[in-house]
Amino acid sequence: MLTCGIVGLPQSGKTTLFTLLTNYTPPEGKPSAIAMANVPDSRVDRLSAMYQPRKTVYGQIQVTDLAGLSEGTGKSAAFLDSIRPAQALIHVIRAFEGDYPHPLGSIDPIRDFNIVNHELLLADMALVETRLDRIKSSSKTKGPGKEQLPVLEKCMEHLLDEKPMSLLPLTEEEQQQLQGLIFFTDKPQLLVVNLDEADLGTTPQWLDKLMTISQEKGWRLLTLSAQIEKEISQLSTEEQKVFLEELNILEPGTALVAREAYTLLGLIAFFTVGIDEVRAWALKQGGTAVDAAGTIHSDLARGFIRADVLSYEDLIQLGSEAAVKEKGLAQLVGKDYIVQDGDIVHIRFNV
Ligand SMILES: Nc1nc2c(ncn2[C@@H]2O[C@H](COP(=O)(O)OP(=O)(O)O)[C@@H](O)[C@H]2O)c(=O)[nH]1
Ligand SMILES: [Mg+2]
Repeated sequence: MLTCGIVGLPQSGKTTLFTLLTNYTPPEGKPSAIAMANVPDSRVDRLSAMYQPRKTVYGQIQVTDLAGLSEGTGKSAAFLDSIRPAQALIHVIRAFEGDYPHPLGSIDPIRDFNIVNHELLLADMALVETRLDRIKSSSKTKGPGKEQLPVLEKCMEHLLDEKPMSLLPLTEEEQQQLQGLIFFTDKPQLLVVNLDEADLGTTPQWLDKLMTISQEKGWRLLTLSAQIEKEISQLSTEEQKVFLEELNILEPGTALVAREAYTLLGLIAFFTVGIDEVRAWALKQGGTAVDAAGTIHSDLARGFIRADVLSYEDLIQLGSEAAVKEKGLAQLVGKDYIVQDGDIVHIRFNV
């Protein structure tokens, strides 16, 4: 299962965001928590309005909340282990004053951003060092793993230069040799700047700078106020609409976070529709029709015959599946068909 890990300094709003995304409040003092988050999608809403199904299910991603990252010299490694399996990171950066003092005594988002990334770098160095030590301490000159030494030294040199693993070019053979080592600085990040309500919509100088830094890294940056998001989430759907209109925003920032995280994990959505259920399914980009079938149920993959596919856009434009078929825009595809984001899929199978 693909997972997004939430990182950030203590008191930055990680758990608040985690709860907003997953609707789950982790018990106090737990080192980390894991839960599923719905990914709001207006296409699902429209399909649901069209089919009036008994059940509507949004796409989901798994999210891990991190507790206990402490700034300093690599002491975070143990805490970070809970998010090591994550394929992408949501990096929460505190920019609000708030009632609880910042653990470092002042609000400085760029400093915090650098501290967290430095911790990730130190954790990666520790990982390489442990592996290096183990191989070197093996008495045999040609013992197991000795062939990994050059690539490990190369990683270490790169990390010592304060560069993330994502920027280290590696040959296929080197990648092979590093298999089993999961680096934090290899994971893409979504930066979520947690602002004071009053600062929403403003662009202070530090934010401008942070945006430039994130652009250089190829990372998306979003701003929100977790506090406001929390208040919005406690309102009824009707009240939420009014509230969002007043703030002049289309949807809560957390919806955007969920969708960006989805994309960051390399996922697309395909849909199944009917009067029983309208549902969005998460599929790895590049996944085939048979992968999609397997996402729904292993039986569907095993007994896969063909899939009927139409696009969401065509369905909405023409108003019904029949109209799409009449226009010849529905496809009957085989197992190698690459599923596209927004495909409406019906699997024909036989078990
Ligand atoms: N004023 C304000 N307080 C916030 C905001 N986000 C979180 N907080 C508060 O900051 C404290 C720490 O939040 P929490 O989510 O537990 O941070 P974590 O340590 O990163 O998990 C809590 O008291 C939150 O209510 C925000 O946007 N504005
Ligand atoms: Mg927390």
